[in-house]
Amino acid sequence: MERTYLMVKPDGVQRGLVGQIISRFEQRGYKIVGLKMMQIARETAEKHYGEHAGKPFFTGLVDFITSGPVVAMVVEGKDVVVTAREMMGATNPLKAIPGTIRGTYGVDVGRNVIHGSDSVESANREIAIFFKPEELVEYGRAIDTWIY
Ligand code: ABT
Ligand code: MG
Repeated sequence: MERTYLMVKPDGVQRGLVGQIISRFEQRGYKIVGLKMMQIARETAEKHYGEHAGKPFFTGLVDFITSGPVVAMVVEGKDVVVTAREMMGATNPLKAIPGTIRGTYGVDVGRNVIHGSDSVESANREIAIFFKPEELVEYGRAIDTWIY
């Protein structure tokens, strides 16, 4: 089964949106296999956002993601990488369709509430940055036979 890395950003935590955001993925049928709150070290943030190093918004982006606690999770399910991105909505909340997470909660590109891996390769890379293998749990759910 495919896995993705999702993270409620500091703005989402401060605004009390953690539960509602996690609920969306649970209700869709996805399985949480890793979950923790943490304060990201600057070095880790720079690694996570490595693809944006040197861009004008990079320093502000790292400042923001390290500015407060985040809630990190690994979520598992069929085609979860693409589907989670659809559920999140566009990067720029002004382009995010109403009903998506960003289209429901955000109005600014630099405060867009949630992160989700943009490909299976990114997911594997990001999961390895934020979770140790022993922090991920394998378990079955009776409900899975009603989802798949
Ligand atoms: P992330 O989940 O944060 O990676 O967002 P997403 O993949 O949807 O968008 P990308 B392109 O990866 O942007 C990363 C963060 O950089 C911010 N950003 C991006 C700007 O502030 N200005 C810009 O011009 C662009 C392209 C938005 C993203 N996150 N935040 N917060
Ligand atoms: Mg991205």
